[in-house]
Amino acid sequence: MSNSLFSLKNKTALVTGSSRGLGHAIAIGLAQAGASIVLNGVDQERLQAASEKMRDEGLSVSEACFDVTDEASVIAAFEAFDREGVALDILVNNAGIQLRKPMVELTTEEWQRVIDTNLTSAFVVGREAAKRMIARGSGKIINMGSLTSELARATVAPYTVSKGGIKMLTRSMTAEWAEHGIQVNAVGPGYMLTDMNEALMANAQFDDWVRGRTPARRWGKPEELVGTAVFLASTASDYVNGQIIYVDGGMISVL
Ligand code: GCO
Repeated sequence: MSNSLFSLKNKTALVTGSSRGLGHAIAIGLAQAGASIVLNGVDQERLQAASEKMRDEGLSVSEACFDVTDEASVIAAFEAFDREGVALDILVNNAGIQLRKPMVELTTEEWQRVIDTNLTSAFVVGREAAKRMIARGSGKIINMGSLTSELARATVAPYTVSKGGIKMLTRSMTAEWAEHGIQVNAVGPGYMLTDMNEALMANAQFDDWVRGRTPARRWGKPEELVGTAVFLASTASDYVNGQIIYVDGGMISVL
């Protein structure tokens, strides 16, 4: 099979929350497949360091420092893209936070912060990207789900609800935007070795549980999401829409 199906040459991709973690791994993977990456984060210094490292590796990258939870800054960022002639072919709605606490101790502000960052931001950034993709008649949107899009565990309710919402937002976006040549899908990571999960990895009991509960008997590596992201960002997935692909070592498929 020609690998041009998976080539992202001459494509531009915005990856939100991509100065570290899964977003950064995906940004590198899309860049290695040929895409020009717009790296995003709220911390200018961290963003600059991440993009300089990618440039040192010969990858095509620019930076867009804005807060995906601040609608005005999202709109301003897209207006800047318009002015600079940056046409986004691919959007990866990756930005997200985790907050682990029993619901009876959770404040409404804490709940709302997780929902705003993980779910509402995907709608706002997705809407701004889709307006431009519809005008061009093409585009790829990849939302970051989670195995918690399907399964719940105690103490991560707002995260779980936001990721369940991501699954249905992906389908809602498909319902309205597929006819405009836009493919919208999601990736559902399992337990990955990222800074978000550092506290879990350091907990021997939780580490044992993940290894026992995952059919692959191990945590996932961030770079193991890249193949699915490149597939969903490329021509290879032009007739794939509304799907969530789990990269979880089999965890949601086996009791
Ligand atoms: C947790 C973890 C999960 C991870 C996992 C699934 O506290 O259970 O943070 O929510 O995100 O990798 O995506």
